[in-house]
Amino acid sequence: MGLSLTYKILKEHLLEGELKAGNEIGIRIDQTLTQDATGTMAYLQFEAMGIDKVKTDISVSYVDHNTLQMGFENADDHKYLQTMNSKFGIYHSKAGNGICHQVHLERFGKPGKTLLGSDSHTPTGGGIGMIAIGAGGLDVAVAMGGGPFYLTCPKVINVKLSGKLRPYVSAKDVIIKVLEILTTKGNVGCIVEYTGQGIDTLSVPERATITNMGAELGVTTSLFPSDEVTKKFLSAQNRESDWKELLPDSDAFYDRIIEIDLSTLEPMASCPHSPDNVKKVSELAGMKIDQVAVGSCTNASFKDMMTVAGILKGKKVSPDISFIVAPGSKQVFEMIARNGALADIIASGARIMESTCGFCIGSGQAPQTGGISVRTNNRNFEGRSGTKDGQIYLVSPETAAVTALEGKFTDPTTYPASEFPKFEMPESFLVDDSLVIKPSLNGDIFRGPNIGEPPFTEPLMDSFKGIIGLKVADKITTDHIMPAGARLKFRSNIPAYANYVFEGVDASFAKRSLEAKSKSLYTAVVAGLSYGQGSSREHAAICPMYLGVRLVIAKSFERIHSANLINFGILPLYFVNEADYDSFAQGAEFEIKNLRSAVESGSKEIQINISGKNYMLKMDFSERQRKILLDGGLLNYTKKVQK
Ligand code: MIC
Ligand code: SF4
Repeated sequence: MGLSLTYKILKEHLLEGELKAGNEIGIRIDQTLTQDATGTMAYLQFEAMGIDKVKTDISVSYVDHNTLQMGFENADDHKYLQTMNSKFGIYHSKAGNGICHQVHLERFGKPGKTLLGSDSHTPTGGGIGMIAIGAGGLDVAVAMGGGPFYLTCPKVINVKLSGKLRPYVSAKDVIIKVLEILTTKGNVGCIVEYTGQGIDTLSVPERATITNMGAELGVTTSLFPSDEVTKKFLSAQNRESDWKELLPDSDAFYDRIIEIDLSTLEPMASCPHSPDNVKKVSELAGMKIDQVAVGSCTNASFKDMMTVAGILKGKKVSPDISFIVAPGSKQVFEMIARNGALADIIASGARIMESTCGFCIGSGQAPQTGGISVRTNNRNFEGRSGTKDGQIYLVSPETAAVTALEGKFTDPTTYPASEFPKFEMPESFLVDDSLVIKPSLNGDIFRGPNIGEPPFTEPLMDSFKGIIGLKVADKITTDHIMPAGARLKFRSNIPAYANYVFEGVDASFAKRSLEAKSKSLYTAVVAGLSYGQGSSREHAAICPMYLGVRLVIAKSFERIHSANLINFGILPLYFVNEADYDSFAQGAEFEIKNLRSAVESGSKEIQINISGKNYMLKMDFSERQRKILLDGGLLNYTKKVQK
């Protein structure tokens, strides 16, 4: 049987291991990206490795998350990034140039290359046929230093598209449909590959919306072939020479095939508080709403903005709502400013925001108490918007625009098809890279008082005692573990940021853990399914580590978070008997013996004593992960390996 595109690209980049689903493999990384919220830590860690220059084809550092600069902290971080990047050979995309994934697709991504990004939506690059993977900052730092990236050799799920989307139905509805089918759980270790005649009808920005929100499936990444559509996009970006054709073999092997006829799709919505809580927009029709926000790395392309502007042209949004629009990049912003579409959006009553993450990460535009907010981004986890009981619905730009006009949920397909704004991808985009600073390979690095040191942990202890500091249920997200929004400014200051671990779940967790640590008692967290869903933020591992968390015991873990835990010396452990979850009480004391020797010998189980009773826990580590854990984390391990 022939090869999928996934396996073709992996084969070309394979450095270690055998290409067999389920095996751990190491691949060469061609490109990296970071953003400012995860980037400072990643670059501090890169510095700690003692390498003088990045070893990738290209590494780009974007400032797009913490751009509000309330206080000196973020501005200091950005100056650190700019000066550090210049010295170590990294391109620096300044605040205002746009959201990392949008800009990377426009200006840097290349079909057939591997991209590792310290952001979970890095798979956006799969829209032009890259293997683009999100990871923790430390993994990205290692890749910048030329080290392999390790992943589970994936199973490949083929989503075969046929037909053509109807007017007012768009790429967002496709990915929400896929989320309805695959859900956010149980897809760890898979890659989704899109094929079929239906993909010919989808432009690169539409494909990128689909691969972007593939992150919510929990898969390693998603990708489309690189074809004539890709070629047209790259030529319009003045980058035709970056194009090459990449297709799966006609008899490619796939582990699972899902068929979707685009012409049958309807406008869809992800309802509070999970992207896979899916309904048709028609089922929500009539529900009054308070806010509409169009933007984010999922839906802020030139096509999205032109479609929204076309729907709004000559009309006013409902006076009862707040309407927010944030174009995804400077390129998009400037193009809609020059062609008049921005004027149509402003005239409709929109509040125009910077080309940054903004509302998506809870950095501004938090809805009112209990407010219903209809948004085009990709995540609607509880509290992420900045309002704990905010009700966030995720929809397409088309649904967002008509809903803003009506002030209530409205199925856009109820609008006349003849009025649907016609859009053709431009022959050329406005190319201006003046906000990207090329590295000079010298200069001094600026370090403000908010920049800390990357934290190190001690090597794994053999036996220790502690307390179950917290017990939580299924689907705990990284937004639960490590809130962003107003707390983002502490990203470079671990002792300060650690005070907010599990803030919205149990505000005294940090204090209790530190108190326990001062008595040499370590903390364990007990959880249900899919622990650590969502972002790549390694702070969700670093800060707990700082508080003395050494074990997380869960029914299952999400890929990036589980890797981050290991990278920072925390053991992700599974119940041998899932029913034991009920017996693990918050506040109970535990004791674990011979852990180091068990990890050293590769044993698959370890006994834990909880309040005098013994239970068995499962360990599932590769040989490399065992070494990392024994050394107390990837930074210690990497330094040792380099010597
Ligand atoms: C997010 O969407 O949650 C973020 C902010 O982009 C994160 C990264 C981070 O926490 O800094 C992500 O998706 O990885
Ligand atoms: Fe930014 Fe939101 Fe995209 Fe994360 S998901 S990169 S916060 S726009």
